[in-house]
This record gives sequence, C-alpha cells and structure tokens, in this order.
Amino acid sequence: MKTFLLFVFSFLLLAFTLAAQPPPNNSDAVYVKNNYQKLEYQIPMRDGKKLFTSVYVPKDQSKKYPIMIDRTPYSVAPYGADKYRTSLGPSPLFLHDGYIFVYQDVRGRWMSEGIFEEMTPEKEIHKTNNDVDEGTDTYDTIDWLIKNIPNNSGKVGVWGISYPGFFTTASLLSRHPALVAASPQAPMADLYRDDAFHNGAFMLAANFGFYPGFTNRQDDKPTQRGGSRLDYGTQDGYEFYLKMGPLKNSNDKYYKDTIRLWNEMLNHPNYDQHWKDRNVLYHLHDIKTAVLVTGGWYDAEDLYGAINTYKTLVKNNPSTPVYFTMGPWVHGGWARGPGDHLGDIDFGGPTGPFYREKIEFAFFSHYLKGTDTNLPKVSAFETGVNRWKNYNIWPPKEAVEKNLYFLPGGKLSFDESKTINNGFDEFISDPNKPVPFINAIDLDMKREYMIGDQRFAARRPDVLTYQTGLLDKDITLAGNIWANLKVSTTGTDADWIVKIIDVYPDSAKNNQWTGKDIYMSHYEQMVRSEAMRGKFRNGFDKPEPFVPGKITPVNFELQDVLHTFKKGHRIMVQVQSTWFPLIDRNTQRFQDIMKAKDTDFQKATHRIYTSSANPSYLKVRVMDDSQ
Ligand code: PG9
Repeated sequence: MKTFLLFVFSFLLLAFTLAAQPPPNNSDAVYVKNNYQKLEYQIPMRDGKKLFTSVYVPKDQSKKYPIMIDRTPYSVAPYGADKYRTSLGPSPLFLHDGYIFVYQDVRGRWMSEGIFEEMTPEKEIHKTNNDVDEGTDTYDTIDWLIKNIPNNSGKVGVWGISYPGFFTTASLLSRHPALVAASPQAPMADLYRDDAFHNGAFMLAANFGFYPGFTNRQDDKPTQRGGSRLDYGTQDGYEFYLKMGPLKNSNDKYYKDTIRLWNEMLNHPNYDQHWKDRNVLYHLHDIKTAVLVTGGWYDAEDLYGAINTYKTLVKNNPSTPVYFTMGPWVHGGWARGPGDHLGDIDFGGPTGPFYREKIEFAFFSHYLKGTDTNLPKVSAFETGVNRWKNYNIWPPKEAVEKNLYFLPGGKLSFDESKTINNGFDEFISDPNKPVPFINAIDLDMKREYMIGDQRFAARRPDVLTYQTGLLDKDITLAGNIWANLKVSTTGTDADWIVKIIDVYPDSAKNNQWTGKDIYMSHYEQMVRSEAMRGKFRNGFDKPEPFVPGKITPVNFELQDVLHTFKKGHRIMVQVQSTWFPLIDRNTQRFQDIMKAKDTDFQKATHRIYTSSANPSYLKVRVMDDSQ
C-alpha cells in the first residue's frame, strides 16, 4: 500500500511540475506572454447581443498601435485572461512588429450570444437596431474597440482564412471609416458554389464530415463545449459512402435530423433564395477599404470564393486598391509552412515565406503603419514552370481566348478543322460503380486530388480521354476555362466532370517529393477539374431534364489557372460522369437526388460529340507569348 501511495504522489508531483512550466519552447508563445497583455470583453451589438472578444495589447504603451481583427466561427480559445494564444496575427511578423490583436467569436458561435446563420445574409437596408448582419456587427465591434482600447492608432485591419475569410469580406460591408485594410483569404463568397455544391453537384465527403464538428451549438446559449466527429467504422471513404447509399440515409442511419445546417444542404439542392441570401458577392459595392484577396490554385474548398471575390471587388469598385495573390497552395496553405510542394509536385522552393513577408505583411504595414510598398496589384504563381508573375489585373489582358477541340480517336487540338462529321465517343456510366476522385483511401476530401496523378482514372472504360501530341513549345493558360460540351444520354440527368491534365514526358525524372512507387515518367498531373450537374445547364435555379438521345449543349466554368504546359508535355482532357465520394452520385434520372431511394440509381450510356456540327471543346485563355 505504501509503495502505491508513493507512486501516486510521485505521479501527481510530476504532473503538477509539468503543468506549471511555461509553454513548450515555442519562442512565439513565450514572446506573446512576455510582450502582450490579454483582456476579454463581451462587446454589445446594436440589438443588445454581446459578442465574446479577446484582445491582446502590447505591454509597451509608449506608442499607439493599429488594431488587427480576426472574426471567427471556429472559437477564439483559449478562454480565460490568463490563457494565451501561442502566436498572434496572420504570421509572427505581425506579432513581433506590434499590433493590438482582436479575436472575436461571431454571433451565435461559442461564447458569443445570438443565433448562428450560415454565411449570415446581408440586409443592405438596416431600418431598426434589430436589422443586424456581419456588416453591422463589425461596425459595432470596430466602434467599440476604437473608443475603449487604450493606445490604438484609430486604424483597423481585418483578416481571416476560410469561414473567417467570409467574415473578412463581410467586414467590408460595415464601411466603418477606421477599417483601412482587409485581407479575405480563401473566403467563401457564394456557399452554393464554394463548399456546398459545385455547379449543382453536392460536395459529399467534405460536408458530411464537416458539420458534426461544426455543430457544437444550435441555440443562443454561449458554450466552450466542442463539436463531435462521427465514428465511420472504416478509413475507406469510397466504401463507406457507397454503403451509406442515397443521401437521405445520412439522417436515417447517422444524423437523425439533428444537424440543422446539414439539413439546409439536403433541403436546398437548387440555387434558391436560401443560397442567393448566402452570396456576399451581390453586396460588394461602395467599398473604400484596401483589400488583399489571397487564394490557392489547389484550394479544394473556396477557390471560387477567392477568385470571384477579387473579380467582383475590382469590377464594382474601380477606384479602390484591390490586390490579389494566387499561389500553389491548398486551402490556407500560405499561412504557415514552406509551401514548396504538394503531393508529388515540386514548386521549386518555398513560396509561403515570400507571401507572408513580401505580400501580406507589406500590405498591412503599408495601410496600417504607412510603410512604403511597391506591391504589385496581382502576384500569381505560374505552375508548371514554378515562377511568380506580376500583373496589373487578373486575368491578364494579354491572354487570348482559344478553343481546344475534342477530336475523334481521343485527340485534342486548337485546330477546329480536325473535327469530322458524326464524330462521338460514348461510355456506360454506372452510379453503383463510380469513378473514384482520388487514387487513395481516405474518409474526407483529400486535398491532393487537385494535383494528383490521373492515370488511375484514364484506364477506366467510363472515362473518356483526349490529348494533344507532344507540344513543340510552352503553352501557358492564364484565366478561367469554359467547358463547352455537346452531349447526349439515355437517361434524363447526368453529371459531367471535366479534368485538365498536364502529361509529363516519359523521360520525366522523380523529384524529392515523388511518393513511394510513383514515377513522374508519363505522370498525368491534374491542373484543373470541375463537375457540372447536367440538369442545371440552363440555370442553377431551374433544373431541366435531358431528352434521352437528344444532342444537348452543356457549358460550364472551371476555375482559373496560371499554368504552363512545357514543350514535350501534352495537354490532356478527361471526361467522366461520376467522381466519388467527392460529389454525390447522380441517379441519372431527373429527380430531387436528395430524396432518391436505392432503386433510383440507373446505368446510362452517355455520349460526347466531336463532330463539326456538334463540336465539344474547352475555351481557354492562352498567353500570347506561348501561342
Ligand atoms: N471551407 C470551410 C467550410 C467547409 C464547409 C462548410 C462551410 C465552410 C470554411 O470556410 O471554413
């Protein structure tokens, strides 16, 4: 017994000693504690709701500091004035340069009062104090901070990545005069086209996995309790979602209608008012704040948001300074780490530190502290050749629109004359044997799918492949891409997935990041990919059936690229009709797929036409020095 008590005492002594020690040897964490004081407030909004706000003020009170705000639905933890974050600001450069850092739980999330609404609909007209949205909450927050936090310079910046990126974009709608700089990064812009659906196809794995963790609260009661994660019972997402069957089983078998935001996805498969209310792009006018929009070419979540937030701001606010950075990054990949590769692909060196210092830090220092800058309006990383390019506008005006035609025999050419009469290719699409979206076992939306080798798909009979001959010079695509297909199906609905691929020469050598048993020789690297649910071809708010066998145009946009296909490479396009479990399966019948039953899923024979009368092609923007 004595031995046991001695053991317990020793264990407790060790545990106490460890807990009392300063944070692990993270110099930033130590710097935060030594140089900043943490304060916590419940800031009152105009409708009386209070938002929980952590404020970190420099201990050196000999000068004034700008305020940097991050408004988030993901918690401002750690809670408690004696518990500190281990770093502050978009990067440690800000921490060491000295700012007042403000972190706020947005309305309805974690320790803030109110009810959370997905991508809070913007009201535009605010008649009473109850007409609140993210613009008014940001206005009230900034106004309170300026008046109550000592030693602030009266200048405010806002930044955020992903959902906080949306709240940053929404902060612009406060139009508060102190808000001089904002950086929405990977911002959701139109939830229907960002995280929820892609041209009407539902982003299954990403959303099914996201909402239980996000749903730690569905009422007006502040809490520090976190969300949950479903025990899938397997690591094989393809198998799990195939076994789950129709989407209605997500509630019948797992969520039991307990997750409001998940049900909002299932109940709104078309682009209806629910989604139009959650498109902040409609409101980006009369903006005076300088903006730096940041995104990643390989962002699987909010690529649409970054590109279209930039394009909309520039279009609607011609005299406002709007900057744009697109790097070879996954969702939020610029915020930390080297950013020197993704999957098997080498970017020729670190890209993250360059962005954090020469773009992001330079932007905020200029507008908040008056430092000089010669920051170009657009900084875009050119993949394929791994170099940064600067432009005045995106996409660059030099890029010329050209068509890449799908030709018989699996050929691809800029030369339309090569199309022939009555050309078409066909395949049988079976939703019960869907094409995997990645050649890997994973439960979620494994982000490497955006750049991975596509040979696993090319060799399936339900994937059509078209490719150019060996390029005799570099071809650079700069800007968005449109798929213009002529199709037919024996069904009454179909999904069309188009993938643009950079085919390496057989002589290509492995690099330091090439995975085990992978060969870069003849590697088929994904450059850009997108899905289109065919029934939405004439509008996401007006689904229409296909007439079986009738040749029908299906045109849709793929997100922008800046990619060079080098001399000796080939350009490849793959077309398929399932992409699982990245997107849900189409029953290939005209119906509300969210309410489908097992027996609704049917095989269908799909055709892509490659004839002179019904050409299928990609419309791309080619940089004139590479034509
Ligand atoms: N892209 C993240 C997200 C995923 C799913 C739903 C809503 C948002 C994010 O923006 O945080």
